[in-house]
Amino acid sequence: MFMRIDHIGIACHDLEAKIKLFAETFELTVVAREVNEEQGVKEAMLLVADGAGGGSYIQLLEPLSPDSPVGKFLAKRGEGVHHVAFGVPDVADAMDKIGAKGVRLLDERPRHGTMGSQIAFLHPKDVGGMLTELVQAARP
Ligand code: V0V
Ligand code: CO
Repeated sequence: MFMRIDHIGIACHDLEAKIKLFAETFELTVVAREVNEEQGVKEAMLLVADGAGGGSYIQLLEPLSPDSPVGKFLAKRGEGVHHVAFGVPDVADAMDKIGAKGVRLLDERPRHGTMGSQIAFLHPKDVGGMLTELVQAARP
């Protein structure tokens, strides 16, 4: 079902400062930036590896408000890994299959994700404490 790790999402207070830190420390390049109102984030994607089925990235996330998912996470846990996203060929199909196994889906239907992707989240409590995102990358 999973084709690759698409990205690791990292929650931070100051997006520009963290972009600088990650870009300089790990020699990574920012390939996309986006404000996603629905998800309550301002985010940047830093490319780690390119592949035929899609890339792997670090996703840096700054909350748009304290009551957004990332805002609440920061208040409760501080900066750090917020979620892990797996690449899937078809996000709706993956949601059906995973939901049928009793895992709670946090989305009823796929949402708009970064770089034209389709995404959906799984409840962290049902998958070992890791907030998990499914990503269907945009077609080239
Ligand atoms: C909360 N919990 C987590 C967690 N957030 N566990 C692991 N990782 C996280 N990130 C735990 C929390 O400690 C609680 O456990 C329990 O889950 C319920 O959390 P809560 O604080 O009561 O509930 P909320 O209101 O903070 O909601 C948590 C969820 C929410 C996960 C339901 O954040 C959500 O719907 N997230 C999905 C959307 C999202 O995160 N969007 C931002 C990324 P205890 O204390 O009861 O044991 S946007 C993105 O990635 C994009 C756009 C993209 O990739 O393209
Ligand atoms: Co993400």
